[in-house]
Amino acid sequence: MDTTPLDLDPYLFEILSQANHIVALTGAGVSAESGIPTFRGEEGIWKKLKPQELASMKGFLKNPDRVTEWYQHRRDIIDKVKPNPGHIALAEMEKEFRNVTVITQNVDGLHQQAGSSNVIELHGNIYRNYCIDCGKRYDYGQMKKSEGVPVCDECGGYIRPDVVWFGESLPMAAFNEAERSAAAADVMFSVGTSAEVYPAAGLPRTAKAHNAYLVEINPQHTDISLIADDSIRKPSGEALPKILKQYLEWKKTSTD
Ligand code: BJW
Repeated sequence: MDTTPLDLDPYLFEILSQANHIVALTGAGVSAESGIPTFRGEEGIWKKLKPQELASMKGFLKNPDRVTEWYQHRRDIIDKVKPNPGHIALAEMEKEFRNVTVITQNVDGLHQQAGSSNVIELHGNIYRNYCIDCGKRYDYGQMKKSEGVPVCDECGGYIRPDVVWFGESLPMAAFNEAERSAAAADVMFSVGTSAEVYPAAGLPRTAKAHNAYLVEINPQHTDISLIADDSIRKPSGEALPKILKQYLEWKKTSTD
């Protein structure tokens, strides 16, 4: 790995040292280095597969077996991977800063596995499932045993993953909490998200409107780049540990 320090504005360290609330909005890019494909871009899932067929209620009702198989395939990938240094650095920030909130669009649970204790899941979690007719909840073990779309043992309805598909509302309590956190952030890191999907993509703007210092971490330009105070064009598995390390070094020299 490249060990060259990042060229960071010392003002970021000053704000971090006084911050009450640090928020990270994360997307698929933060899990890319763990081996989970992103959605958009050259290597993204949506290059080969159609979101309206796999990530919408209409697509599920049209071909429930195919959607079930696709989610099972993704669970199989996630089962085999581990949090990467980016997830771990965000979890370690909790030791250094008062309030750290991770708002994630990811459904993979890797932030929690890395040790982050305050994670808001905006788009659900791939390991939870529920019946589309009666709402009965099912755990992962029960889902694994099924071939094709599983049906509810109470009412016979199809069981689907507890994730947010296009055209569906985000879980209201989670989104309200995310908006409150974004508004309270002194520093927001926007990490590994194309910021194309709303309403999550609006959260960095909420943070900026409330005077947060906004740092984007993404190898590619996004709409967030236009409003960010700093854009770090590095993979998050490299950038986040370096930010934490460089901050701790700065803190040590500034208190010596
Ligand atoms: C790295 C890296 C590394 C790579 N390190 N970085 C017009 C305006 C506003 C809204 C809309 C609109 N038209 C339609 C809408 C609504 C729609 C929407 O936003 N559509 C846009 C596409 C235009 N939104 C919705 O429908 C949402 N609901 C909603 O709005 O409710 C109200 C409503 C009700 C009724 C009708 C209409 C609206 C719901 C959105 C649900 C999104 N669901 C998915 C699937 C979740 C389940 C699953 O995982 O299967 O969520 S789609 C997919 O996109 C997934 C992600 O969470 C989401 C965001 O993607 P993300 O995380 O940003 O990933 P990528 O792949 O896009 O980007 C990865 C980035 O990482 C890239 O930039 C890379 O460069 C970078 N990267 N390696 C750092 N190592």
